[in-house]
Amino acid sequence: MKIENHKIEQLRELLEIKPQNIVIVGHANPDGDAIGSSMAWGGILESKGHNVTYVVPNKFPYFLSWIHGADKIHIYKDKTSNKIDTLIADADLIFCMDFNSIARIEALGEAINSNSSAKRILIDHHLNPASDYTLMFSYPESSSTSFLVYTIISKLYDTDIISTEIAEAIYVGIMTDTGNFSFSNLTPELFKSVAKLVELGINIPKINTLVYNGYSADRVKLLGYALGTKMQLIQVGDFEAAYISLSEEEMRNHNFQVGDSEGFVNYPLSIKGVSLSAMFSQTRQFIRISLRSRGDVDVNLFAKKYFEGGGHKNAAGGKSMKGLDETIAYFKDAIKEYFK
Ligand SMILES: [Mn+2]
Repeated sequence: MKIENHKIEQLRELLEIKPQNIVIVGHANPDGDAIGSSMAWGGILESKGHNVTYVVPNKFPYFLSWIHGADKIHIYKDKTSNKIDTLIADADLIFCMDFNSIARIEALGEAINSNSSAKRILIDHHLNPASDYTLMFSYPESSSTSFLVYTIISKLYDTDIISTEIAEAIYVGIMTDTGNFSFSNLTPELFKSVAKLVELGINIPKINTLVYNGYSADRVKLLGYALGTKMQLIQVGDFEAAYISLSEEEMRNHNFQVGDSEGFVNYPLSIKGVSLSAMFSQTRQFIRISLRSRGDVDVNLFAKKYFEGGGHKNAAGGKSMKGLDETIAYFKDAIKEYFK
């Protein structure tokens, strides 16, 4: 990943005046990379004397709440967030972390568009970013936004200014977005950054346990139910796909908490021959769709074509305003049409 020097210098200029009011925004349904990159970048800006506010559109998973500073994150809720609207209106700079378009964050995006004249800076690794930013760090070849943040810090300052807490936040983003170093874009630079994070004092087994071994028993039972009862396989010629669906009622029956179904979509890909996996989760407003794939199977394009979504080639998401059964029927037809 080559970050152009003129962008780093432009960022340096934007941050020159201190203190500035800075708002850091993560994406909807925040994951380890959204929270990790936000807390790491915000932690650096705070250490440089800026006033930093952290906002995400909705709740983040409980297994990320231990990350240093996560207790300061505001959850933006429709129309009830006057205090956050004021912070947004007062912002000099807004950093958008780990998502490619303000339109993706709905009510929070509308608040930013209508209340704020702040300069916007994108730090992200998703494909097809929007263009309404003063400065864009958009690098789809980066395995995570957190690794991108690490690289920006190393060019803008020096990695020695990274505290152990900030190093932990960066590692959470790297670890979760690479599937514990098993997905694509695993470059030598990435492993060098991890070596540096270890030097800075992170404890990898501890972080692994906090993120992956901190679930409730209900969550593990829900996983068993999703795989044992709800997983379905589809075959179209040589092409094999699998999907899981969970209704609101099924989630309620398992005392569902935000984040509980995180990672479920990856399991069907462990079946030999399956190269696409989908997960359908019912919410009050729509059906949320997560897609994962292997190799050349491009779920970014598939999500864009059929589910108003996108993301990365092997990991994408989308949504459907149809009912759950109707959405699944539509998905099956889409698979037949697209992969025949
Ligand atoms: Mn990410």
